[in-house]
Amino acid sequence: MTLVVEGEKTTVTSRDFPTNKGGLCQKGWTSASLLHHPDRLTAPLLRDSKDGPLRAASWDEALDRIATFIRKTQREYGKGSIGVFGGGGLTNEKAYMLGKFARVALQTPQIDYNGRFCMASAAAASIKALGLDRGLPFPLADIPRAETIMLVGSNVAETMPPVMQYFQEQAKNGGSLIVVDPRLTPTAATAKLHLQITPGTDVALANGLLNIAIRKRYIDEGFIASRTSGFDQVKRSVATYWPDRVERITGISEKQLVQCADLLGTAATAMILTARGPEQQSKGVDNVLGFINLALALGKVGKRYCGYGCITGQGNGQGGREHGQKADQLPGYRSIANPEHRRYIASVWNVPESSIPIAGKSAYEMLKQIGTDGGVRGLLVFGSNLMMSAPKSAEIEAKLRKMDLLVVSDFFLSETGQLADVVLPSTQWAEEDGTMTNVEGRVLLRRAAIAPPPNVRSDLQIMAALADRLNSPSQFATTPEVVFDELRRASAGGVADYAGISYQRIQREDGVFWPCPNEDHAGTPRLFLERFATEDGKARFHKVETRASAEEPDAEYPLYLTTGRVMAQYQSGTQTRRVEELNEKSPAAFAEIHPITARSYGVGAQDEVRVTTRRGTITVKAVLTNTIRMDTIFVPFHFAGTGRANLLTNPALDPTSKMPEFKVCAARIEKA
Ligand SMILES: Nc1nc2c(c(=O)[nH]1)N[C@H]1C(S)=C(S)[C@@H](COP(=O)(O)OP(=O)(O)OC[C@H]3O[C@@H](n4cnc5c(=O)[nH]c(N)nc54)[C@H](O)[C@@H]3O)O[C@H]1N2
Ligand SMILES: Nc1nc2c(c(=O)[nH]1)N[C@H]1C(S)=C(S)[C@@H](COP(=O)(O)OP(=O)(O)OC[C@H]3O[C@@H](n4cnc5c(=O)[nH]c(N)nc54)[C@H](O)[C@@H]3O)O[C@H]1N2
Ligand SMILES: [Mo]
Repeated sequence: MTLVVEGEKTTVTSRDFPTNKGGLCQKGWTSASLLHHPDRLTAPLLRDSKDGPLRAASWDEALDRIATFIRKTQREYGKGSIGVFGGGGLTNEKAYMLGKFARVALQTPQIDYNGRFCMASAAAASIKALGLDRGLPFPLADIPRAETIMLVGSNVAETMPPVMQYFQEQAKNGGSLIVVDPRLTPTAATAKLHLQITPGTDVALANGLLNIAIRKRYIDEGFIASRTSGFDQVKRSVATYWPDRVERITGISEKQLVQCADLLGTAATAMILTARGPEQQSKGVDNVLGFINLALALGKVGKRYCGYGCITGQGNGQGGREHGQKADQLPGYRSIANPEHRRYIASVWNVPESSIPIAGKSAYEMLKQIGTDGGVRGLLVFGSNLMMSAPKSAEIEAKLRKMDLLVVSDFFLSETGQLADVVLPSTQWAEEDGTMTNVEGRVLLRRAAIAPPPNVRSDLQIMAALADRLNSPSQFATTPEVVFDELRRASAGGVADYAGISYQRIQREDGVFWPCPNEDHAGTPRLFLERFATEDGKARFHKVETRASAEEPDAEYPLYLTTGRVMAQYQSGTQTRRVEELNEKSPAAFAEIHPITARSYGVGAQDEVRVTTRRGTITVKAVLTNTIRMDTIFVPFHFAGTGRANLLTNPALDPTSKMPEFKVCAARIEKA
């Protein structure tokens, strides 16, 4: 998109970029109104005592306060007493710098980010099975060429409207779309087949489809033999997933299961794509592995117009997970546990290898440990409103309120900012250069279009100023392009190799796909065509078995609760809840309830209902709709106050990805 600046007025127009073809969703069109919004933070804010108010302060006072606290606390409690929490909305430059800031300036292992709540399950599964994690292994423009596409727990029509056109084109080409979702979403409404799955039963579905595919001889023996390993034990284990058993577990009829297997199995080309539905579960990794197994067995991976992919989330959901803001990761998708990787990054950072900390805790685990022995006492937050977006959030809120020092960098006073001891006003997207990597693994450049308000600083400047006060041994550049060049060097030779990508090239070529190891390399729009990124070049099957969600409905809490998004609000709502046009569309939290279910609880349309789980209660408006399963209710997570969905959610974590179970828990409802 392009910004048009006329005096004080800034508007967003669309430009014909290959990814969104000039399309923008309403949040994009209205985003310019936030640049000059009266709520914009324009001075650092400080709290003199825990119960005192926030007051304006100078940058020196705010930064000195933070640096003094960090030095004192680390002296007394060790380096790991300071934590950093990042975000997938940060540019690549900021995400990279945040990882370096934690490891070099703070020397703390405790850094993680909100992507842990987002795509961590798909990332972990992709690495296990395919050897690397890039949202889509092919360009979006390939989607219309796939005969069959299975979209699992993804509501693209509302969460990525500009991408919807590719699915529409696929339909026009005669292709079939299958959508797996407990709700008949606007996305599911466009599908040839909608599988209205019982929440939390995705593994059983994937295994059941593979069972049918094997019996109907849809599997590609040649591909399995030459390009994969481990099929035999998966084949044995899915033998028990008979359609009638799978129907009982998933609620999807045997007829539809066969229809789905037929659509996938008879297509010359097929894609299976997942999003947060199957991923945000305590078995999110197994869910994704189950669908990758299916795609591999059908021979629909590593070929043109085929593949498994994860539809990424946030603005920089892809790039944000590649360059070191994850607890166990160094730039270029390197591992913080690998001695060779550590040595290489130490040489780029010009520090001894031994000074780079080991892996820290994952996002929720770090937050949960606040206030306990060994937990962080000070937390620096860049690009997340975690008080709203973390699971079981009353507990997180209480911990944040009690911590010794909470620092939040943001352009608005978010709900997390309201709890902070120091708030730092930062620049917004249109006010700074930076790169983002999109769902296709394409690195894009966004140029600053307007000047920031006078007293506001960029996150890069904030990190550099703090690093300076902490006598950091390494340099912290503040010019995005200079940081990008450092990132290129740090990523060189890694899985997500940006070495050959420059600002000039991105501009000239409308983005460059990683890996791109040198300037003569064209970039890699399609992965895995010859080999997978594993050591032996083969994709790996993983045996996965169905198991109950961490919490299943029972007599006391008889309904499934699932959470997610609506079209007109974005994430924790810091930005979109400040836009009038969007609030008119989606003003408040609600619960989608099936009319028959509502009647059995004496709940009428538009009634206020109390939704209660073992963690808390919220009060929201009932929206009666027969698009949702009768055993399930849905609440969006964008709203604060009495409608805060995360007061309800279960923090049970996936053992591998440490993803919380946002998509499944047990709830009851009553008329308020
Ligand atoms: N309007 C809007 N767009 C957004 C965002 C936003 O906040 N607002 N956020 C962005 C971000 S960060 C992300 S991560 C993406 C998320 O994009 P999506 O993943 O598309 O969004 P969600 O609404 O979280 O979940 C998708 C669907 O999963 C379904 N689901 C629930 N439980 C299950 C289950 O057990 N199994 C299956 N198969 N499906 C289930 C839900 O009914 C829901 O329709 O959207 C991005 N785009
Ligand atoms: N119940 C439930 N909870 C969920 C989910 C769900 O489906 N259900 N989804 C999860 C997912 S997928 C995600 S991604 C998370 C998202 O949840 P959060 O991590 O809370 O993400 P945002 O709401 O985007 O918050 C970003 C904050 O950073 C600010 N910000 C944006 N860009 C920048 C920047 O460049 N610098 C600085 N300093 N600040 C910036 C914004 O103003 C905003 O206040 O929520 C998760 N929580
Ligand atoms: Mo996300």
